[in-house]
Amino acid sequence: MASNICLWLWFSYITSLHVIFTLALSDNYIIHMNLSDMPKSFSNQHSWYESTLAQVTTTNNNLNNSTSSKIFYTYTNVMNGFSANLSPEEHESLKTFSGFISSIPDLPLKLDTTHSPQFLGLNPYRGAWPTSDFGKDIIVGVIDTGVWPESESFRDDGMTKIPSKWKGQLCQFENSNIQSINLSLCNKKLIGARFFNKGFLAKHSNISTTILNSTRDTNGHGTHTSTTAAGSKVDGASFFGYANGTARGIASSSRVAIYKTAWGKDGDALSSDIIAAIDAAISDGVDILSISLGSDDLLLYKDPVAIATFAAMEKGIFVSTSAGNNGPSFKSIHNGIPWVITVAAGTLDREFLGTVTLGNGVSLTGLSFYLGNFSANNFPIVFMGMCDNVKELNTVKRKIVVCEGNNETLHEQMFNVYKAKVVGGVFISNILDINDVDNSFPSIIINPVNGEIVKAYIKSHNSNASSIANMSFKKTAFGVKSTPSVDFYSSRGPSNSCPYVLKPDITAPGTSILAAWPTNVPVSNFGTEVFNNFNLIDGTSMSCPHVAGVAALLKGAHNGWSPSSIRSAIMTTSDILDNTKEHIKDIGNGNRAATPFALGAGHINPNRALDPGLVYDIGVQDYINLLCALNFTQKNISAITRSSFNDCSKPSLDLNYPSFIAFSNARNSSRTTNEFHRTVTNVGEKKTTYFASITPIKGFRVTVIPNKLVFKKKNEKISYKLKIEGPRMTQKNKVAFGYLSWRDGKHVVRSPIVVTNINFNL
Ligand SMILES: *[C@@H]1O[C@H](CO)[C@@H](O)[C@H](O)[C@H]1NC(C)=O
Ligand SMILES: *[C@@H]1O[C@H](CO)[C@@H](O)[C@H](O)[C@H]1NC(C)=O
Ligand SMILES: *[C@@H]1O[C@H](CO)[C@@H](O)[C@H](O)[C@H]1NC(C)=O
Ligand SMILES: *[C@@H]1O[C@H](CO)[C@@H](O)[C@H](O)[C@H]1NC(C)=O
Ligand SMILES: *[C@@H]1O[C@H](CO)[C@@H](O)[C@H](O)[C@H]1NC(C)=O
Ligand SMILES: *[C@@H]1O[C@H](CO)[C@@H](O)[C@H](O)[C@H]1NC(C)=O
Ligand SMILES: *[C@@H]1O[C@H](CO)[C@@H](O)[C@H](O)[C@H]1NC(C)=O
Ligand SMILES: *[C@@H]1O[C@H](CO)[C@@H](O)[C@H](O)[C@H]1NC(C)=O
Ligand SMILES: *[C@@H]1O[C@H](CO)[C@@H](O)[C@H](O)[C@H]1NC(C)=O
Ligand SMILES: *[C@@H]1O[C@H](CO)[C@@H](O)[C@H](O)[C@H]1NC(C)=O
Ligand SMILES: CC(=O)N[C@H]1CO[C@H](CO)[C@@H](O)[C@@H]1O
Repeated sequence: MASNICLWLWFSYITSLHVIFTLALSDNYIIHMNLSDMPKSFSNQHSWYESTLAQVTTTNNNLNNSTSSKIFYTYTNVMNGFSANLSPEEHESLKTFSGFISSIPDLPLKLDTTHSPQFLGLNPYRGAWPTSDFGKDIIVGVIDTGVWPESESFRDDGMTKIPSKWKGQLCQFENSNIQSINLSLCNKKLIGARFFNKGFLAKHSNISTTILNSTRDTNGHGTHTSTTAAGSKVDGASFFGYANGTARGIASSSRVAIYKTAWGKDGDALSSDIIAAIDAAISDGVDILSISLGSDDLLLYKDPVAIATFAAMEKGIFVSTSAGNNGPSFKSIHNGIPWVITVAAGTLDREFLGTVTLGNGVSLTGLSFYLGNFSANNFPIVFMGMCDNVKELNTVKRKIVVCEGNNETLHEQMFNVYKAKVVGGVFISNILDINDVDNSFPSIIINPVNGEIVKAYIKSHNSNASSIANMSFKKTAFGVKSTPSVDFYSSRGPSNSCPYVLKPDITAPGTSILAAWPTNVPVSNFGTEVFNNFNLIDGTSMSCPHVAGVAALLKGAHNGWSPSSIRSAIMTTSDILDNTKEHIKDIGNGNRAATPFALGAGHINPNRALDPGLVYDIGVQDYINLLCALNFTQKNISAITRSSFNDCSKPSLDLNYPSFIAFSNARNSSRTTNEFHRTVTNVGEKKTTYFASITPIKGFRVTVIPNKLVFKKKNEKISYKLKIEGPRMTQKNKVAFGYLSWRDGKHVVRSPIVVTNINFNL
């Protein structure tokens, strides 16, 4: 996506500034320490870290001992350790001190840049919305670019008092770095706002003057994601007339706490700040975290999101993360972390249209995303072929031009027509993607069938040049067929950091999402700067907060459920059929059926997730068993779990996950054989019997033992075994998949099963 390219450029820019102007070779590090080694004389961790670092400096006698300012964060919830700016000598020296476990460099993370509630089947009178009271006492923490607190989506009209479990005290906006919550821009909806830029400033001291010490969103991303998850209801929202209607977050009564970690115009974020933000969110008492950013493909014990969210999971906090926008190739996913939910992005059933009406009264509709207020009345219309002759185009100024080239030249055709400053352009193409539609001048894309009608009309009026047309814009249509589909950009699995857990987990709406936007940040997709308090944007950044919102509703309805139970409920009840009753398609793979590497378990269905029947629950030790089986060292595991000792007596890659992934690339084997063990918990009716059924995988035999589960009471657990047998997959055939469904007449508990020969390197 374009926004990712900008981000990359921004990173390079920062890096070069750093090298050229600051000269010092010091850099930021995140240091893990072993609390068992802390001498009794220290009253707290921070003073021990300070003292250790002071000794490090005196041993490096060529350096000044301004050590306390070098530690910019001491972490308490998510890890035992701190982050500091150190010279290479100091870093080496620190490694020799008692208590040092390991260090990781402070790396940058990428942002994964309203009709959607209805599209998800949410309804005010039944299902997840009323059952959860719209997520009333649930607190959603959002780690992002900050927030625009004045947005109408943060109005708290009619909201009850802030739940007492909330411990957050800060509402930090400019001119009021530490302000008490009653005197601030926060309210009963936006209950906390904090910023974390110490790591960013330590790394890029040169730009400190341009960084506002405030949670205010100067990018727009955080305002959009937080209001998607839990924005209040706002009537009359629209994007220049498109997508008009009521905008509301998925959990419109939940509370929002914002943690700003992404800085600069393009949202540059550093691990040290993100870890500090998650650390703070845990102390503050959030129930749900939404993290629409990630670092590419790191080992779990080096991945800041993996490290910080392990502690969140232990505290019962549900974490939603974005899969990334690097699709559609395999292994492009980030945040493939076993203890979070990883969200892919799909399309909505909505399309933006314009109409061209010919002089003979025939009206033809096509894709249009023109944002201006012009509509063309009775202008001459001419056919200009491929619109590649700019000179010729320049001679038709007061006319509507019709162009017909191929898909590849569409952008060029549009650019030529735009430059020629004609009245408007009608482009004949079967392209389907709104992102391909220029919105800065009056244009409509019509399909080839309608294109023939327009051409015939113009031709018949050729002799006396009397062909005329009108153009009108800003029509929003719903019920578009073959939706949802997994969109092109959405990152695909398997996860490099832990391929044994099938990722992504779920798909949610990510394309053309309307949500709140800062009034002083230009909205995207426009030639000149224009402003609006709502914006339509795309990305797994947008699908991630949808899932955070749904999790808030589920937590509101089922307070005792663990994060893994909520994730299981979301996955096993999702949809795999689109609105034409066919398997959901993958736009990035020629509109063929989307494999679980694109779709995950399916497309989220909040009302069904409310009552999943069975859940696959996972405890902390289960995750540790997985880390042990990945052959990580005790030190590596400690970096994630914070324990000085981790029990690795039962290593297992077979996590109790609601999905199955089998690898068919064992070096010396002509066959694929994989066995999985699962335990399901009955969260539905007291007495019930489930039967297994398998959607076959061509060429493979899948068996389930037992294939009947008889539950006698609620919360009873029963185990079963699933076995996949078949030939070794050919190189050509990379992915085969099917489904296991447990049915009791009321519930369908469905899990995807994938067999693959995709290689991965750990
Ligand atoms: C150490 O301190 C001296 C005097 O305070 C200063 O001139 C020098 O730049 C400092 N060196 C470093 C590496 O910070
Ligand atoms: C460094 O610390 C020592 C004692 O810890 C002190 O005597 C000395 O003055 C300090 N040096 C500087 C440059 O601050
Ligand atoms: C923000 O605070 C830091 C210290 O934490 C300071 O160095 C910086 O100058 C401040 N920036 C602005 C724009 O006030
Ligand atoms: C959106 O605007 C159109 C045209 O003005 C109108 O017909 C339609 O009812 C509006 N839709 C909603 C949901 O307000
Ligand atoms: C143009 O792109 C659309 C998808 O947007 C595709 O369905 C169609 O086949 C393409 N046409 C040609 C001629 O390549
Ligand atoms: C122009 O030609 C079209 C058909 O060729 C005819 O219907 C129309 O009346 C003509 N207009 C004039 C002004 O002659
Ligand atoms: C871990 O090491 C064992 C023994 O060397 C090996 O059999 C196994 O495949 C390794 N596991 C992974 C996930 O690499
Ligand atoms: C992980 O283990 C390797 C091998 O022992 C070690 O070099 C590395 O420092 C460890 N990393 C972390 C973050 O624990
Ligand atoms: C932490 O320190 C304790 C006591 O010294 C030791 O037993 C343990 O192995 C250490 N843990 C790690 C991960 O280094
Ligand atoms: C492959 O496995 C078979 C037995 O399962 C063994 O006889 C053979 O030597 C193995 N081949 C290699 C190359 O390891
Ligand atoms: C963003 C910023 O403030 N850049 C400055 C960094 O420092 C150099 C040299 O002092 C300036 O020229 C840049 O403008």
